[in-house]
Amino acid sequence: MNKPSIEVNYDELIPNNVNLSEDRALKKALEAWHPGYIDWWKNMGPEGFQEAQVYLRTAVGVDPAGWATFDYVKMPEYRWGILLAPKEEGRTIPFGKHKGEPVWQEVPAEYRSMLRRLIVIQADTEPASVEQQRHLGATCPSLYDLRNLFQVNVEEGRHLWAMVYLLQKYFGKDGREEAKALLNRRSGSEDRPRILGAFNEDTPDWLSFFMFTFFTDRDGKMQLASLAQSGFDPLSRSCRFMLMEEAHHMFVGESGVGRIIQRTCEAMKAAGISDPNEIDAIRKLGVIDLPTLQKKANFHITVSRDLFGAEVSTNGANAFNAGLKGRYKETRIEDDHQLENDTYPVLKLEGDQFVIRDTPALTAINARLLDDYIKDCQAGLNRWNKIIAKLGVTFEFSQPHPAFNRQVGEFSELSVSPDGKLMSKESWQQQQDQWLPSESDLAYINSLMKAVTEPGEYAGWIAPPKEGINKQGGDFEYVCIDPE
Ligand code: BYC
Ligand code: FE
Ligand code: FE
Repeated sequence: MNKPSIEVNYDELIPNNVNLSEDRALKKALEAWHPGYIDWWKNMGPEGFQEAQVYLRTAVGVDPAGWATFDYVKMPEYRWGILLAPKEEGRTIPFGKHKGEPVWQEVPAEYRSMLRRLIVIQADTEPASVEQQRHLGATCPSLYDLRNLFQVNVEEGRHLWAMVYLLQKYFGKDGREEAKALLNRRSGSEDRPRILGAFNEDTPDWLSFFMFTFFTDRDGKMQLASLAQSGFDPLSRSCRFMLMEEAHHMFVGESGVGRIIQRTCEAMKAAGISDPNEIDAIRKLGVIDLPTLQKKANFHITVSRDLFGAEVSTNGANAFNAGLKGRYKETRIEDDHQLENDTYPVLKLEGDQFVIRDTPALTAINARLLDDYIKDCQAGLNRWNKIIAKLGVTFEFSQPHPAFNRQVGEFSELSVSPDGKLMSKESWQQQQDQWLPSESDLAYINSLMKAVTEPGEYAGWIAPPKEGINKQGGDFEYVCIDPE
């Protein structure tokens, strides 16, 4: 039997497991925000598919054993809800100078603005990603992929709800203003852009979408995991539930790129091409050559690394000290969780050499999370490399040097090649087409982006999935585009 607190009330306009009906002021604020959200979704959500019936999962509980149901839904009618992971009785603040004190159920006055800023930044990324991906439906490689795109999109919408709930419940008038502003900023806009760099980039094609969900949603995972440690318990509980949804987003990215790799290697084999660098011959097969995949990965890896902020950061130190944002897997780390006297090795440039320098651990919180992220990415790259090896092609994806192509932090002023050579800006610019997608690479990828919308059919540049969603087959009609 589920405890009532983990069941979701779907009788109300806004499904929730936070007893919304008992908090009249909050309910009013959220219901006032709702129409603006729906307008935003209709204008900035998936273009051209607002009437389509999409086979989506909806969270119906927060119990891992049965938290989701699947059914056809028109996206504007999706039941975006407010779901928090169950309260852990007796939870104490796991780190920082308040370590061991009971977690906060209300916002500590002294940390109010720092906490609001963290929540607003997290919130801002969610609608931004939906805006970035809104044109992709027109070129979907299959109905299966189209459905996965929309699943990711509605869940990012739900993540916005999760953060707006916190803003409106705990931050009064400021919170309501921030909630409004979240619907007014626009990805890529000149005068009211989204807050973080990566969320103002284009997502021009499906390869970008898969790379984004692999690399940028993975930043989401790392950041949410750090916020899930928070001493502000409502934030911790929100993020813990969001992480369950995040797993699917990264699956979409990893399996999407994996299927592209598979298709490319199979096509090379069938054509008797063993050298992955025979780019023209491989492109004639209508598939994406592995070196171009590496360049796309380089782009998404580097803009995602920038999302960690400066490696050495007093913001990071302050948020940790205050008990607001911890480290990845904080409770499993064996140290004093206060770090007043600890150091952490950080990569720096000294003269013309990269060296590792012990740095006060508190100021190196961002550096540590970035290192954890790089490790987590590598595990995924290794799985991609296994697909390549299994199909008998000699090629390995790798991650560029931490200083390559950075706009934020320790290395933002430098010109460094993917293998870590420091060079002049001119020389870097001359060679960048070898490392990052060139105009002609993008034009080639773009030439492949043609919609495939017959159930069970897949574009020629991507292999079908091994299995469908919710035990449905690869030929299931995941999206009914023109329902009568
Ligand atoms: N672009 O000390 P610094 C996700 C600003 S993704 C532009 O270096 P700090 C998702 C910074 O705001 C997860 N500006 O860094 C994924 C600050 O400005 P102010 C999102 C940047 O503060 C896919 C100044 O530079 N969640 O969920 O320690 C799809 C100096 O800051 C950038 C979070 O990020 C940048 N890249 O760390 C959908 C968690 N980087 O205030 C969703 C919440 C830094 O001086 N955010 N700046 O004007 C945080 O924890 C931190 O704010 C950051 C930055 C890690 C982002
Ligand atoms: Fe999200
Ligand atoms: Fe996500």
